[in-house]
Amino acid sequence: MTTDTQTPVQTDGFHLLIDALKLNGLDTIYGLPGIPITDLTRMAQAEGMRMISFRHEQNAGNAAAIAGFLTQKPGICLTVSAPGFLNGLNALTNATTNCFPMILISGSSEREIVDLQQGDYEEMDQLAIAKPLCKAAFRVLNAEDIGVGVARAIRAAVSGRPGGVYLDLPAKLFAQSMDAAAGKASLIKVVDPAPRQIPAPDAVQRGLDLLKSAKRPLIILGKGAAYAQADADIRALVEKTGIPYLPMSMAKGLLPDTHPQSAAAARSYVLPEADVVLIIGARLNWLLSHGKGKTWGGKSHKDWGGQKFVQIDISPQEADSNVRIDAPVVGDIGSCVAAMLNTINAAGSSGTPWPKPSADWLGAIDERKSKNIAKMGETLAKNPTPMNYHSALNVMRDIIKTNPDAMLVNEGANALDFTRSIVDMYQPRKRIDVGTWGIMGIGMGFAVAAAVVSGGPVIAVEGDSAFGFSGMEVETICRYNLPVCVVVFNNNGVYKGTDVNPTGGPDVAPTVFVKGARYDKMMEAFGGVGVHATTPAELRAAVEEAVRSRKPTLINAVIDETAGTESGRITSLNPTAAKKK
Ligand code: ADP
Ligand code: TZD
Repeated sequence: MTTDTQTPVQTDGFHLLIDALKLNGLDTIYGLPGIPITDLTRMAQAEGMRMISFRHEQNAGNAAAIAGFLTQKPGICLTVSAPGFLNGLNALTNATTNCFPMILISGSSEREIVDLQQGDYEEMDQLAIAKPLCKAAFRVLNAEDIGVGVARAIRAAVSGRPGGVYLDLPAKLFAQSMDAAAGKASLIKVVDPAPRQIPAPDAVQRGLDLLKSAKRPLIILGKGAAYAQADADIRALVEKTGIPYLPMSMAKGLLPDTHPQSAAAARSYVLPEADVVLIIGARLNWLLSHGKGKTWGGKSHKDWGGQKFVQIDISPQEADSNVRIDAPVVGDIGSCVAAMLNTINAAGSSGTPWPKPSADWLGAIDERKSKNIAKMGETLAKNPTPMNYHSALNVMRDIIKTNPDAMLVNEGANALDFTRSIVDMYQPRKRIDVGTWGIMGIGMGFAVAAAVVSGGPVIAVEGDSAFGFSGMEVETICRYNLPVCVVVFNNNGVYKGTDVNPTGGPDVAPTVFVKGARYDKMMEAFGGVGVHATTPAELRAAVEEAVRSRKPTLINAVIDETAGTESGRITSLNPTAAKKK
């Protein structure tokens, strides 16, 4: 706001944007300065917003996306035009794919020049490019429309199925001035940005009737269930019905992984054997083998396994996307789960308690679980030299057990799959990872946002390849002095480090990195703590110290370069492997 004796009090586009965000409780920006938004970043900080500057926009975008997942408020990412915008776009698209709410705000060049393709500085028709890749995209040309633009972006990001929104702000807009009082009046504090969506009672009843008819029922919890923050009711529904459940990766900890009803250690038994499956906030996409095929007991990889599905989802279009959904329950998870619980409780108090699953079904699951857990225990107890994934993850498992409120970031192939199955989670929304795309590069962006949002310790378990995608952000972690401990599982390459160039030529194989690299030195370069760990004891001491001291730390954990498998658990998706099938 500027004061001048001649003119009335004025405001401008910069301040209207900052005020619009603040008015809606959006107090943190993840971004990277440059023309035309450098002053915006300075002013945002001056106006009391938290401005977290990154080294690459993709990482800022990933930070915004996961902040959105953790808080149910759209995470804000701010970039410069064309190249900065494109760097952020990867994260925006990934956020949309994962149903994370975020808003990518990019400065853009002058419309008159861009539209005539006259070659402006960083010229690009950003709005057109963003549109097919996100949930909604808007451009604001006049300062008095900033309030509406921000309000529409917030609603689009968080209402219904959450997702990414693009907001295009041409350079000229920022400097436009207008009367401050009129400017203030033009801003909108969004009322009820993510309205509850109450399910129809008959849909709830149909779902419960089907579930009740099951002989071998199963519940699958997805990251939509984690996002919904209906933790107590979800737990109550699982416990009240006594139905075994499987958590998807980012739903781990919604109920503690040690919960007696968790069927995670018997996954390959329960999926084909279940007859009715209640899905809460998960899609039947590739991560669930599209609800069919051998995973589900089908004869071939395209066959239906015979299961019936009840699916709770906020998107009315999700049902039947892969297999028939016999009982879709459309609404927000909080409302749907509460409605189911109420119906069950009402029936219970009028003398028809919920029929618990049969002892046969629960016993068969427990038997598989005990066997698999015992087998895993043996593997974890081994202490090979060099470390393998199991001996290193045995340490990480203990650390999370004693620090259940720590956030765990996880990416890689083997480093991802083994961590997911070995490290138990105890609290909701503590595990964040590569999500629906299996994308590499979320690591340091997620770690920064997890630290900023939670204020608590963050541990990132990273494959050495995965870490490389966002590794430069260790400087950001040091600059903001964040309590982040990065553990790089260093096996000298992508999946493993043992491939050789068949020609005998001087280039190494495409999957191989510099042998014996010292990633710990990267953290030291910026004043953080670097540790080179070659044994579980060294790894344990280093992570414990990092969690205690809260100092930025990177541990280079040396893993046997022969230990991994191609693509981890998803070897079969490689075309050569698929051809052999
Ligand atoms: P996962 O990867 O864990 O299997 P997905 O990302 O595939 O989970 O699925 C999440 C689902 O949750 C999406 O279909 C999305 O529409 C749904 N969802 C997200 N938030 C809510 C909510 N608040 N209420 C209901 N459904 C939701
Ligand atoms: N690029 C992007 C953006 N996402 C990807 N998923 C890939 C490439 C392909 N890819 C994987 O799917 S996992 C992976 C790549 C490159 C890295 C695996 O190696 P790592 O982990 O060192 O991170 P492990 O423990 O050695 O398997």
